[in-house]
Amino acid sequence: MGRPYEFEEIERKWQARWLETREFEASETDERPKYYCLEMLPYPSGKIHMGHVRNYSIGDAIARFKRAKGFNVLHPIGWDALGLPAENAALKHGAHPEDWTRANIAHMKRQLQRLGFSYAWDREIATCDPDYYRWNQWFFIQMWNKGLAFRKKGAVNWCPVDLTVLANEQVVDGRCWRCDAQVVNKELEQWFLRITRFAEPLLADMEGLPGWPSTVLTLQRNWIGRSEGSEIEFALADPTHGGGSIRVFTTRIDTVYGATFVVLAPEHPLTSRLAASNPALGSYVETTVREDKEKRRLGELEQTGIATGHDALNPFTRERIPIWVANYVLMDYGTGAVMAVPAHDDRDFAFARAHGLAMKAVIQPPSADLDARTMQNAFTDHGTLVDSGEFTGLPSLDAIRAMNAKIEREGLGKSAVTYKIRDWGISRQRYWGTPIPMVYCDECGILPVRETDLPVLLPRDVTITGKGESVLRNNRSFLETTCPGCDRPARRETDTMDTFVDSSWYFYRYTDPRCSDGPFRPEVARHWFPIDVYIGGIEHAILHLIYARFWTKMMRELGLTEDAEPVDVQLSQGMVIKDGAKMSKNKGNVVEPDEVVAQYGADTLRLYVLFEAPPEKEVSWTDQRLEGPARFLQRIWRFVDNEVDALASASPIEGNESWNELESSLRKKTHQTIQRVTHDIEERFHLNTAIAAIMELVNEMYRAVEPRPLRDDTWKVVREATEAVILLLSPFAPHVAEELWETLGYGNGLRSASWPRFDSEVAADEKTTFVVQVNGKLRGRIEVSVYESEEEVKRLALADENVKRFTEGKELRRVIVVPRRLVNVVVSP
Ligand code: ANZ
Ligand code: ZN
Repeated sequence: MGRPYEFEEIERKWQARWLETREFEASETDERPKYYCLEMLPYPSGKIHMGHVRNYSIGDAIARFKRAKGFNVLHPIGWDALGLPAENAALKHGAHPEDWTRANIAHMKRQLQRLGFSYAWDREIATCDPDYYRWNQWFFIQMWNKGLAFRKKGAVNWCPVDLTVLANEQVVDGRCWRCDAQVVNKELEQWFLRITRFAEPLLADMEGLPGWPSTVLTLQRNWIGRSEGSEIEFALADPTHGGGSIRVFTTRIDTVYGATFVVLAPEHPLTSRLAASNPALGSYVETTVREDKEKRRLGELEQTGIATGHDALNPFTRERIPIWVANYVLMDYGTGAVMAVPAHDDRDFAFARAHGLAMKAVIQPPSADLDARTMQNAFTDHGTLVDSGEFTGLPSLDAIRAMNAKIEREGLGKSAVTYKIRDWGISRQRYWGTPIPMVYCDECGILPVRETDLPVLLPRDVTITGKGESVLRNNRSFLETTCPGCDRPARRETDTMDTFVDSSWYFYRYTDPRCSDGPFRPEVARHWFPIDVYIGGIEHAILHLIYARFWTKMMRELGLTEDAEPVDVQLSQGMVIKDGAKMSKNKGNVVEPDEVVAQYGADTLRLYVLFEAPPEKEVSWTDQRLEGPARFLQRIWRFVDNEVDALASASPIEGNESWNELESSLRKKTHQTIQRVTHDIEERFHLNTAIAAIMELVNEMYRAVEPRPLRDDTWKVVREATEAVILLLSPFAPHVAEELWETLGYGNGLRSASWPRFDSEVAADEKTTFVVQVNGKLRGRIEVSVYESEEEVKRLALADENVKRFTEGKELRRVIVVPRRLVNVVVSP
């Protein structure tokens, strides 16, 4: 008695023990049901920040909970260790990128261990290990063989500060995502991965991802950007330049009778042919292609354009219409050419007005009579066709169908689908990345390194200058090789891969991290996949999470997996902010986890970040609020410490006791709390409300032990409550839970304790009454447990006899559940 809560000593004791007993390692031969709990792997930038602490505290709570529930849990961690900052650090501090990275990994690993996260450390990987990146190279070669990796010249985003190419995703508002410099265009030969081949399954398979947040799915859907439309041939009116035609992409073929000019992208092949004999056009093109691609894509640039002096034929009206070139048409979307319909498209409208081009209204809204001469804006909705030959009078949607049929019948085009997503440019003119395993031979051309010669090692001996030339190109012993085809001298590719490649499949590697004859053994991965829950920041909603899905689909083509999707449930955690802004060095609002751990302990810090908000919401850091969880742990500690003797000698509950009122009420609270906490973690990952429930139970325990003396039966009940508190707390504050469990006399640690069960009779399930409305009118009431899932509440509401009378024979449009209060059923009138 009177033992103070020495968190530092306690935490270090258990951390050492967990390492010693290899407590959290997992094997695929274990018979228990598997659970794969994954958190996004950190970039080893130097030290752990609060965002990491939060991400990993959430994951750790889930992993520990599932273990206690009897699952065989895989909970791995590794390091996203390649990438730019290591080179920037090399420039700044003169440290070799590898040494800098390894030192950071060592330091951050100690930090993670000091926080007590339950990782399978035997599976730790670092993507800068040749054992890891050789498989990036191997994948690249497989993709090359299948035509999924290819090279093409293209305008790329060039960061003039980092002197490197950026992926579209790494350009934010026309600026470099890392250094914020204005991005410019540059033409370079680049390596691409054909992610567009998977655009359709990437989109369609989202239907099978009910466990993903709708915000993430929407972001991905927009990023993929599927458009259904038509490709139509507009023949050149004069048979100059070899005749031919312009293929346009439109989503609005119903407006074709209003197409009064055609616009080509400046980069369009026909534009350059026409420019050959037209200097004004040539110089227009030259200036335009230098414009910021990203701004052009977003339509942020001032519209400019020039007439080519040539005409095309509108295939529906047979009229001659002029061909223009303008910056608002992009080469890498659709066909790089549009039929312009100024009366019904905003950009065409602005362009036509600026250049005095003809305008023809062919779609009428229900009520008004459009006149192209007086229109102030384009009318862009669907409507009824006018002045459209045989199609006049049809509604837009019918006309689209009929017109598509006509162009297909007459060989004028076809219905077509276009996507906004672009192939993934993975070339980086950088050192600290995976070398792209390709060789250039004067005789044989471009060919891959032999698989038996992998990995192509990143040479250690390099000089990093930070200047435009690739570091590897200046390293002759790397550059010069022999051709895998003819054994003559040849050159290596000196570009390295985008580091998003590394993180696209690491979660498969974890299942078989030391596999040396493949990226992993398919049968081992099959045991663990899919990932049951994947937790990480919302900022990875498109980049990383699309690449990870793409890679899985690609691996399925290679026969490495049968998974269509790698992740079952995705949890996007909110940010940790302070003083209204994301914690960052620039803002000077960073709170160092180490300092909090030193002052309060890891358990308090973990409890704090979990208690402040549910996982998806922001946590707004407030120093003073650390006191709450700190006091709470003190309180539990003191309780057990004070009562340890009585608790230790209390015998277990047999079931034939007759409880007095106080005992019954504490038992009820205990079982309700177990039910509540289990439900909150299991159903919704609502870790904050789970913790709040434990806090309430502790209050009840304090109340139950006064006044003294207590009869023996009361101590049984108090012991039951105390054990429940310790076990329920163990996913959140594992060190103190272990220590208290030991104090209660259990020798084998929490690993041999299982998650407490509740007796629903004792819990006397808390019920709530839902009012059920049909189209806003009260039609029934249902009584349900407060823990019932939303699905079940809906089901019960719809099954209610009186409700059924008002929904029968009607189309069910929506069912809205307001928790604990109301179910609103919306049916067709
Ligand atoms: C004629 C038309 C008439 C159009 C109309 C729209 C309204 P989404 O929905 O984003 O896919 N377009 C096609 N290719 C383009 C390119 N490479 N650069 C710029 N614009 C392009 O947009 C499809 C529409 O964007 C297409 O349909 C085309 O304009 C334009 F009343 O064709 B539309
Ligand atoms: Zn050769």
